[in-house]
Amino acid sequence: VHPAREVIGVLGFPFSKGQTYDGTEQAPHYLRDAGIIKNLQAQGNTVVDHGDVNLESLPVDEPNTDIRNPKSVGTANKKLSDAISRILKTNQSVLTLGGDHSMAIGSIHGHAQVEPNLVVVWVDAHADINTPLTSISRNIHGMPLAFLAKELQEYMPDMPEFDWCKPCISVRDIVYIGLRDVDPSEKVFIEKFGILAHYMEDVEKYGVKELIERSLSQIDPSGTRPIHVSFDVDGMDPALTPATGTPVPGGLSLKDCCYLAEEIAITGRLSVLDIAEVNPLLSSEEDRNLTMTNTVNVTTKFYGNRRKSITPPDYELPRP
Ligand code: HAR
Ligand code: MN
Ligand code: MN
Ligand code: MN
Repeated sequence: VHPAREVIGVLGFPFSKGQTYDGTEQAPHYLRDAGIIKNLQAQGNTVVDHGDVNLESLPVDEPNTDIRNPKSVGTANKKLSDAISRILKTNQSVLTLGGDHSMAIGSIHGHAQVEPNLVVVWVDAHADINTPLTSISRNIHGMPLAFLAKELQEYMPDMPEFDWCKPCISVRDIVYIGLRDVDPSEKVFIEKFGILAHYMEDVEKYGVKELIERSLSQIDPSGTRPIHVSFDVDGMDPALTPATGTPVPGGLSLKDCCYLAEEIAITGRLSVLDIAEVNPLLSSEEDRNLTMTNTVNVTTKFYGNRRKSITPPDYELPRP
């Protein structure tokens, strides 16, 4: 069995070049300011803040017809991958504060170098499995899974900026939750490879309890594999997380997300959690604060903060 990762290593990835809006590079700062670390500590976790991945020297990108900012995204994600592997090797788990969702390339790659047997729970409105040849937007945040999954490689053009990124997961190791804006090309990949995909319709139909149970037993019947959760905050309903670049109405409720996170926590096998696509610059101050509050709340549920509350071990009830 897997050694428990009891200490949480927090790592910021201040990056936005995987899509077109400025702002996701400031999310790690805003999430720390909103008390993400203090909240995790207050519920009894030991937390080490590793600061942000140092992305100072960004290379200038050549125009590329298939894809936006390949050098920046490739270079930054290589650094992220190395940092994630380094922290995991000290037996900490990693909470990665993105950054746009291109961060999943480095995060999952770095995770897989240490835990090749990992499974991926992808919480998102979007499937993020376009290739540079199928993407309409050319934004790499809509492509991370195509870089990572072995079965997609025959559809991937040569990409020198990503030579370091050897595909490290199988399409069979992925489960989606919350999908509601999937491109035709992505739908073809999902069907062709039989990727486990739970759309919002399924959440309505079966409820999050049934879906998370089913998801975990489908990708890992043995219940022993390390879990990577890649949590795009646009998986949540935009009424809860409005400060994000590509909001899609009709998303996961706070209750859905809390339940999902609590169930993942109970497995004891969460080894990396990505928080992606928070963009503090795209909304009013009020909506930004709401987004931070809800994101921090759900994040703490992944690390044992249960709505049921916890029985304190040595609480003495006062007598008069
Ligand atoms: N599928 C679209 C694309 O490839 C939209 C991706 C959108 N954004 C994200 N990813 N936030 O989850 O560009
Ligand atoms: Mn995403
Ligand atoms: Mn292992
Ligand atoms: Mn998304």
